[in-house]
Amino acid sequence: MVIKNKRKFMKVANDIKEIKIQGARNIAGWALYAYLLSPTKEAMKILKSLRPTEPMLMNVLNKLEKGEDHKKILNHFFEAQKKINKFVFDLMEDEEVIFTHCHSTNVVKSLKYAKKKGKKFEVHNTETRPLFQGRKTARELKKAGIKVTMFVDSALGVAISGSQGNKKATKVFLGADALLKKGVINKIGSEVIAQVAREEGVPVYIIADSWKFSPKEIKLEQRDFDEVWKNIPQKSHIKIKNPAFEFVHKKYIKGVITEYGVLPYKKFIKKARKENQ
Ligand code: RUB
Repeated sequence: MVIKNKRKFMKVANDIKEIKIQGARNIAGWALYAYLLSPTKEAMKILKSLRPTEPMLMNVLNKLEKGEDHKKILNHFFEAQKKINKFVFDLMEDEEVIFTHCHSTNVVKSLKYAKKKGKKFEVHNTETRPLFQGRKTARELKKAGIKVTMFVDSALGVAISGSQGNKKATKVFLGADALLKKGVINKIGSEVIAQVAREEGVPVYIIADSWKFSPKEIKLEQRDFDEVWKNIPQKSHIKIKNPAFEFVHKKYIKGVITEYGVLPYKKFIKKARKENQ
């Protein structure tokens, strides 16, 4: 097996696999870096196998395989985010309460931009068991001076509806791992969030780079039971299911915010198909 810079390469690959590097955009960016460390067929195979629910990872690796310049690929990451930031800023009003889930770089970066440009808002977020990516979101937003209130996952209804003396959410911003024909895939819990939001009349927006579009179906990643209950006694015979992602049907989605603009779901898919022909 030809892996160059093996120690460094394997460190990045393992960090992606173990979700120390997380989120579709970061995974794709770090996979690009790892491939540059070891531009071999074997390395490509390993990188493609790490997170099955990530079309952005696949799209970036496919582009590299076709010989596309890595600087051009990286430039897309930054240019797309810049556009997304502006679209999110224009969409937000003052005094909003934004609800978000897990950790999405596309979401966090656009909220930080809105804050920097003077928008007044606060954020409700969920801790996102079992790996607590919500803590990362809360820390990053707080560091940027954004008021954030974190809820346990099962309090998402309270966080959105404002039913226990807290403020009601005005918009839900979710990231995406995959943008598919009939809806998106995002962190487990996202569809329940979208359903509660619809019940409460709170619009749901997906904030994502268009490179997360996939014309093909995507496998939903199932993760180890160990993440849920470490060292569970073998004798307990308790079965644990740990689905990492779920599908959110487009009927729950008010708009998709990508570098193309703020579009209704159907329009986004039409454009993404055209761009990816
Ligand atoms: C992260 C997650 C994020 C999307 C989008 O899941 O579901 O919402 O990946 O993230 P995990 P980004 O922590 O299991 O990778 O906007 O950073 O691409």
